[in-house]
Amino acid sequence: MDGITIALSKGRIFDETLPLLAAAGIEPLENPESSRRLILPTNREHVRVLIVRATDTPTYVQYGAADLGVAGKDVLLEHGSDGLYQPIDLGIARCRMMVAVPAGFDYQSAVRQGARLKVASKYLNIAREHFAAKGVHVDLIKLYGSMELAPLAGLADAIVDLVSTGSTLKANNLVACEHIMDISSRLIVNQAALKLKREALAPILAAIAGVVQQ
Ligand code: PRT
Ligand code: MG
Repeated sequence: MDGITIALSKGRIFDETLPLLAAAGIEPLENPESSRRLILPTNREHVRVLIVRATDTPTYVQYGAADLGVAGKDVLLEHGSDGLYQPIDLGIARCRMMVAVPAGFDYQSAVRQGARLKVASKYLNIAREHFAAKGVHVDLIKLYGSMELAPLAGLADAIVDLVSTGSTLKANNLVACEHIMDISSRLIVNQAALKLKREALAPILAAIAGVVQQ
């Protein structure tokens, strides 16, 4: 039998994927929080887990270095989904893509007046499409993390970022002013592997689909 390689990022995606893999009879033998190994063996001799950065998961699966992976809709929209089959919305790692501004900044009135806004984000494709669809003029500034800092430091008027509990915004005196989309993570599968390794992959996909509440 061909081996199966699964790409996961550590943290919430790894943690929330564990019960889904368990339903398919797959249990990693090490915990990525305590192990420094990037390739984790599992209880199944022919199944292994690669620990990758969340934004790199689609790349590993697209090129076939991993057969399967789990990635946020945010990551997939930014990366594009060439060569990726996305059979299941797993409904895990849920959050919302939002526009946020400093408390006291009147976003709606700035938009009504046709102001040109400086918007900082890691999610330039999502932000560009959102503001274009609304006819809002923006200058987008690419950041790689800690977007919340940008308005506080005077780099931008607004940010586009993921919000889950809202406590990060609150701690930095920012407020969410527009909902862009709900985000959850999807199973992604290499399209060639789906054909070539169908016998090994089909039962795993079926078991995961069986425990996911759509
Ligand atoms: O953290 P790292 O730089 O390694 O990479 P990453 O942020 O891309 O990965 P990770 O593991 O943090 O996130 C993986 C996926 O989880 C993302 O692609 C999202 O689809 C999903 N997810 C769900 C989130 C959140 N919730 C979330 N709250 N990703 C990030 N956040 C961040 C957000 O960017 C903000 O900085 O958490 C902060 C806000 O959280 P609250 O709870 O304070 O609102
Ligand atoms: Mg993170």
